[in-house]
Order: sequence, then C-alpha cells, then structure tokens
Amino acid sequence: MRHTVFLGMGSNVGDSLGYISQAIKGVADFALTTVDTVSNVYQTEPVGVAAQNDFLNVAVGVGTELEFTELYTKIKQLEQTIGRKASIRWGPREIDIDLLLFDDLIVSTDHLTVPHRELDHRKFVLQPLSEIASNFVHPVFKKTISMLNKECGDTHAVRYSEEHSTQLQSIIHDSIADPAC
Ligand code: PH2
Ligand code: MG
Ligand code: MG
Repeated sequence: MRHTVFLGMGSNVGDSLGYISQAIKGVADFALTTVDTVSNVYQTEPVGVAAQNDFLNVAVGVGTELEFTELYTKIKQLEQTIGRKASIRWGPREIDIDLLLFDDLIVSTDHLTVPHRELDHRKFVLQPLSEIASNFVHPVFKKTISMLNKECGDTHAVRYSEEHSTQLQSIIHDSIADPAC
C-alpha cells in the first residue's frame, strides 16, 4: 500500500542548501519511495535557542510503500550519513529531517510522535508545508494544513528565499518523480 508522507527538513550549519539537497536525494533513493513535491526554501529565524544562525527550511512530499518504522529508521540513518553531529536539543544542526505526517496515522510514544508534536505551532514548518499539503487534514486536530497555518500565532520570521528556491530546484530536479510519467 502506498503511503502519503510529509517531511520537514532544516539546516543552519555549513552548506545548508547542500545538506538539504543531499537529504532530498537520499530520500528519493530509498527503495519503494518517490519524492513527489518540494516546497520553496524559507530562511527562518531560529526557534528555541536564539543565539544561532538562521535556518533554511523546506517541506517535502513523499510517496512510499515502506512501513512507518522502516521509513523512520531510514530517515535517521540518512541524517547520520549526511553528517549530523550530536547537538543540544533545539540547537544548531547540519541536517534535521522530521517525519511530520504519515497518512492519517497517529503515533505517540516516549521518543516519537506523529503527527509531529510541534507542527501546529511552528511557522517554519507550516508555511512550506502549506504550499504542498494545503488540503491535507491533520488527523488529530481535524483541520487542514492551510487552516493551521492561518491560525498559527508563531511570530518568528519566515522569509521566502527566491535565490535558494531556484538553486534547490535546479539541484534536485532529477530526484523528483514526474506524476505524468
Ligand atoms: N529546528 C529546531 C529548532 N529550531 N528553528 C527554525 N527556524 N528552523 C528549524 O528547523 C528548527 C528551529 C529543532 O529541530
Ligand atoms: Mg526538528
Ligand atoms: Mg528531528
């Protein structure tokens, strides 16, 4: 069975756009998995620990026949492969790949929550996500992503970056599945 998945990606250390494109290509290389949509790139004010660089954030739409735990394990391995070093919680990072939504699955354990726990109050997640999943209904709140984005009170700056968006599109062009093919 094919699952509809949305990922959030962020980076604020080193070649951030390079890390994000490696992450997108890495996911596209997973077995039984396609990257279907990638949002624009946003330059975002850090949430949590203020004394760090701005992040680049994107949202990515994925189709996969992998089951939830298989996909989760592969994503965590990919973060390590790309070079994520240990960091403090909410601190600077080379690459962060978060599983935001997996169909209408609801999982809540000590170390993992899907839909992502912070999704509804982070503009740096909702803004890019609303570009590619505006009508997707959040299975807990029963509201669309576009409604959650409109209602979100997060005031941290989230700025569309035309330069980074254009660059990313040209780098990852070949990794995106063409639904028409
Ligand atoms: N990720 C965090 C903590 N704070 N702030 C922004 N702007 N973007 C992020 O991706 C981010 C963050 C922890 O995952
Ligand atoms: Mg995160
Ligand atoms: Mg994470």
